[in-house]
Amino acid sequence: MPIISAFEKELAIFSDRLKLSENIVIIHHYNPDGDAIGASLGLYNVLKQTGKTVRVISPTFFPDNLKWLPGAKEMKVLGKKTQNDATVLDGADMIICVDMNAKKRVGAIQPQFEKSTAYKALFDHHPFVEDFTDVRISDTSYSSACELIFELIENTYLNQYFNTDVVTCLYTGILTDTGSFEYSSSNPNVFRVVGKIMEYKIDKNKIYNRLFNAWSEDRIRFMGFVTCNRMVVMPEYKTAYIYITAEDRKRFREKFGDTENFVNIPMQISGIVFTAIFIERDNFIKASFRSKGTFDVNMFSAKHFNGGGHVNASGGETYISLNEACKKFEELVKGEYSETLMNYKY
Ligand SMILES: [Mn+2]
Repeated sequence: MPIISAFEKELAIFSDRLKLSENIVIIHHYNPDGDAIGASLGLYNVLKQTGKTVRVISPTFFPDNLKWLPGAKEMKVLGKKTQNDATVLDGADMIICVDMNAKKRVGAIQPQFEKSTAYKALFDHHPFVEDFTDVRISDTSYSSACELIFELIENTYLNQYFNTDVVTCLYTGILTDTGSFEYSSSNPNVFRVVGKIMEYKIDKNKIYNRLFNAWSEDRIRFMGFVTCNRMVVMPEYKTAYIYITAEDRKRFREKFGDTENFVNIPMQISGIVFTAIFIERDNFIKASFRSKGTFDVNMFSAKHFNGGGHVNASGGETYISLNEACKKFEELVKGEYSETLMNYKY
């Protein structure tokens, strides 16, 4: 049974409103991942068949391994110079937000977003979703925004527009947000949706290779360096973390997205249930957290590192030094969370 069936009323409201809209903007969170881009482009490839004007606006750059996706080249990607463009949302009578739970996630164009009188709709799967749109379909039982967008299309008049391009985009987001079905995919619905997607004869091995076996030599060497030299393991607390200095990033000619998934490296050690990464960026420390089981890294990040996300995967940031961030993390693990972690059964 589709999860979206619980949103019958919202779906009807959205669908009616969509039919009246002529100029649609699809937008996702800044620093978009495979799910944000996949959901936006999946929907884009559907809506462009309806004869409406439709644009995807990416608040910031997106990873290279997603550039081959159908429609990616037509996306308007805002850079440092264009992200303050006051006209970027002009003319839109509907703005569809995907894969984001708060309006601040649109980044630098938040003022234009708030000012726009366009009808706003949200399709999301994050916890703690804010009320900032006219209609909202959001449920954390979805693995990904892409799974949700599949059901949105499936359960409205849009279902006549399914094609290989559409499902290729949606499969990409499901694959990236579940870590290739490692997490966030316990709900049988995700496999129902993937089953439907496979009917379009997508080349799933090719998609996998384009997404995950597409790194530069620099990045692979960077990963090896970090694993050897920047990983701290605290076995008694079943915890491990990685830190990366600005100099490390320079040495390995880091490109956008290169450190993605580094936080998962220590998770491959037997017995480790909680991992973190701290990366020295230009004027802040970027943090990410991962866990196995019920240890809630969304709460952990919200409480200590100004972030959030999901139970098993979250991000955050802090304005203390890299050293201080590592120290703070170790102190939390050895202090406030020591009992929980030491006695953690997984
Ligand atoms: Mn997502």
